[in-house]
Amino acid sequence: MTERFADHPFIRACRGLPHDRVPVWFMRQAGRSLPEYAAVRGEGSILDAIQDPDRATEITLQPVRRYGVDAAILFSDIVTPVFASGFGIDITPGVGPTCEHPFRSAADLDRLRPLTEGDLEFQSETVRRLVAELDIPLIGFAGGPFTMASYLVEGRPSRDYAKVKALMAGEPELWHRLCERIADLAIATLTDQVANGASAVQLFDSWAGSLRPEHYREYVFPHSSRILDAVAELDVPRIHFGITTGELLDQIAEAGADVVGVDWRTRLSDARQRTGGRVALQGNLDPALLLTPWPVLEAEVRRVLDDNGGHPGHIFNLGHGVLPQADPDQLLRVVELVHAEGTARGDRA
Ligand code: 1CP
Repeated sequence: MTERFADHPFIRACRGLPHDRVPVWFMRQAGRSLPEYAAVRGEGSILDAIQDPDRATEITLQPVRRYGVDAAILFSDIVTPVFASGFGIDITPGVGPTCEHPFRSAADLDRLRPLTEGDLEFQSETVRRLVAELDIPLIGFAGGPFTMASYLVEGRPSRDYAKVKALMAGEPELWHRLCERIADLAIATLTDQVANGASAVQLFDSWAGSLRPEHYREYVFPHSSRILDAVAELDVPRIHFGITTGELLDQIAEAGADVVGVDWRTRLSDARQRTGGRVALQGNLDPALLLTPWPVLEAEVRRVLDDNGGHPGHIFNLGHGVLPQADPDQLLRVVELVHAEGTARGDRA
């Protein structure tokens, strides 16, 4: 790994090391909540903007300029590698990822081919440009097994995950073959991002919290562990995130994360216990509260900081992504408050 940001508060917090102030960034900090995003995004699928290094670079930088956050996150999507492999997936405006021919049988494995040289060149180029421009760490990311499988099998965003769970529990052999392909794509993507200069990675298994712990252990954990183990040798912090994962936090940590993302349903102090204090935590303000008057939001930000209790292994974030209707000025105030008041016990003297 490039040691360029080894002393940056974000990287130190990821490693649980003391530092001067609590770092903060926001999931979905780029995108629909920013008026400057609408100005450059263009019409059509967001995948067009993602494949254009000019636009993807600019969109990644927009929230960095506006908020003074401590990390940038690459403007891409979790479905980008599957799209690049030619599976046949799009992102339908107002809906999300959609597949005309969802994954149904072993024959569909052929459409999930490994990435070859050049498939992700647009993304590698965006990462290189960002790393040249940024003076804060860049986070790369990929989708986790259950979340990726949910889009491939359901063919669109789902509420109940009925089809994907039926395939998982009903056809376990096919399920594991599917997840092996997904894991290969994730490893290739994350490795490429780090090779081009990303300083940390996040595995988004956003919807894994819909599984009970025994199912997570049997069907998801082996694949997430393989991804995170493969990335370990790149020597960058690994963040592992999903929502409604209160009952899975021990396994999410055990899978090989340096940082576990926590949503607002679980207190940071409880999350710390459930993960045995072995990992740093990222979170966990309820994104809906960005829509409340500042005094209410301010108290909630302080509550998150108090709940962390000055532990150095805390990256302030939301419990999930910024909502499109959030006011950017509120996010700016959150960053300023966290920077002014967030203390990390054991400050270097
Ligand atoms: O056209 C648009 O502007 C559509 C909105 C949008 C955006 C801004 C989508 C469609 N993807 C993105 C970019 C994106 N996606 C980023 C970079 C922006 C940033 O964080 O600053 C990232 C990290 C993602 C990752 C992503 N995509 C996740 C994991 C994070 C999470 O929110 O849990 C997931 C689940 C997706 C799928 C997806 N892509 C887009 C939508 C609307 C969705 C969710 C659909 C659903 O409800 O299932």
